[in-house]
Amino acid sequence: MNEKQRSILLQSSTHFPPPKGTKLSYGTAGFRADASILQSTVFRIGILAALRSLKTGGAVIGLMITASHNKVSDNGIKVADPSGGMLTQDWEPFADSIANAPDPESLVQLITEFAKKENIPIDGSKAAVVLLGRDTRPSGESLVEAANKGICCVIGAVAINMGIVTTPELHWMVRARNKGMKASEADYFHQLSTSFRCLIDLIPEKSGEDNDAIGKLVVDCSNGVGGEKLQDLTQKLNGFLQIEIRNSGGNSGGILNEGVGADFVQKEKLSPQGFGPSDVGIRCASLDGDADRFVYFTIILNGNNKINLIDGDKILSLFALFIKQQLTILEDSKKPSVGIVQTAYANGASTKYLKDLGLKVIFTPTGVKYLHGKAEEYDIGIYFEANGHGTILFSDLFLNCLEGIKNESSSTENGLEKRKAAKRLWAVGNVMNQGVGDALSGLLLVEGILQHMGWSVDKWNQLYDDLPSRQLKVKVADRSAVITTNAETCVEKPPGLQEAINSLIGKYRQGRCFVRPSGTEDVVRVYSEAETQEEADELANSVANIVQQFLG
Ligand code: 16G
Ligand code: MG
Repeated sequence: MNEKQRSILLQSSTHFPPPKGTKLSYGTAGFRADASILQSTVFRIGILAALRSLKTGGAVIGLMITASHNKVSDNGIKVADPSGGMLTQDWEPFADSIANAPDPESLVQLITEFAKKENIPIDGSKAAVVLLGRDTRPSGESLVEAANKGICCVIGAVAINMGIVTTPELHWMVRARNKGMKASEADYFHQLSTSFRCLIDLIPEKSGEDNDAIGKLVVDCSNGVGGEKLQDLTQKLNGFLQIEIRNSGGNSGGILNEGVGADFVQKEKLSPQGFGPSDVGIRCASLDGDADRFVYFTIILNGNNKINLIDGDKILSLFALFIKQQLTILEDSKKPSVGIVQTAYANGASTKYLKDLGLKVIFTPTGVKYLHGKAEEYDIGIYFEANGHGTILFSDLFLNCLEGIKNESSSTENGLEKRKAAKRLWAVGNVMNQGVGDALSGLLLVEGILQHMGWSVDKWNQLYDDLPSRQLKVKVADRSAVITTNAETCVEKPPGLQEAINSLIGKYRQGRCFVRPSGTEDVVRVYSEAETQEEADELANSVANIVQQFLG
């Protein structure tokens, strides 16, 4: 690093002292904390993003200011890599160390050492580009400013502020720019709406008798950024989908993520604010605060705000079924590899359903980065967490193969059907965000498939019955004492705990239970399943007691 660069970094960082007494960690989804202590973190991660761009030969990197489903006074920051995926895990320790550097000198020292080790040209000879985005949190504007200052500290780096965007929109823009494609918000909406339209245009004339799916969809937008964006997208759909937006944030009065949103709906299994008995029978969906995940639900008649939850597992099952059907039509001799990726939280009934379809199901630890990485290993990788975060990834090889079939000229009925199936799959690859889970694209695919099948939301929900399950949190002295293996299904340490859990599981029909340390809260989580709700509750409680006994 030359003297000029060094002195810019030293000087600028004096304006962003780190918070005292707080240790920050990049965590499963970037840094998150009370917004008031994040100025120095986003400034420093701005520097990191510029370095990442330099390291990747000037590729565009994304920086998103959001705390997703957390309360409105929190905020956070996540980095998008050139592919539109999450920051490579190799860089997380560097993110942690610079975020916690106590003073400008040690910060510059860490940057110098890292740049040397990684061979990053920070001498001003190379250009770097970082796209900045934020959700609707009031603290976002000044945090974007701090991130911008961090980026501009690196000589040759420029920041481009995309303003208020959803997390997946920013990831999409990063990916599109790096592929040399048009990458504005209008281009994003255009891609989503035209591929949805393509799915609708390709619906076979006779497809089922149940046409409830044509009715309107009501979407709870968590009073977040998804509200405004879904409004814009709906306009581009030209009436091909009837969407009513609620909890749209802005002037609508509600508070971000308070009693609303996908996280609330999925965890509490209750309807969000603004929904009530008059919505019985209507297809409803809920986005989270930064619109990177979603679930569906219907309101139960006289159910005291209780809902039928249609979670990420069922969304995954619908997608997998549709793709499987289209692949069957293709009858391709060069069969693409298909991998379905779930975590241990996936309801056992969904896994059984997917396996019965003849699909390969793989498990990874919790956290999108693990699922995404595994899904990339297949020609078609479909991944979802039960909480509604997931997407469908297509390999370039598979896309080329579809391109070939789309352009075949056979006019036999079989040839025509194959071409349609290839076009449908092509549309799936375009509507689904290839960088990260995206609630808006996911909604469009669900809606497109329901219309294709001619299915009501209830028919979809009946694909399988969820096994009763229970989740509990246990406060322990040190959650890091729990070490798991086999995609978190088995406890390695402390010794003896897994054996104790196994003997409890053995007492229940269809019993399944695992424990893991949370990555986002200071607790150990317990998940159980059994044939009845009472048994699932009992199993979870008894395992929670055992965890207490082992860990105090
Ligand atoms: C984060 C993860 C989510 C995971 C959750 C688990 C991302 C974008 N988000 O929110 O995938 O389900 O953490 O939280 O990776 P836990 O470790 O506290 O159970
Ligand atoms: Mg989110």
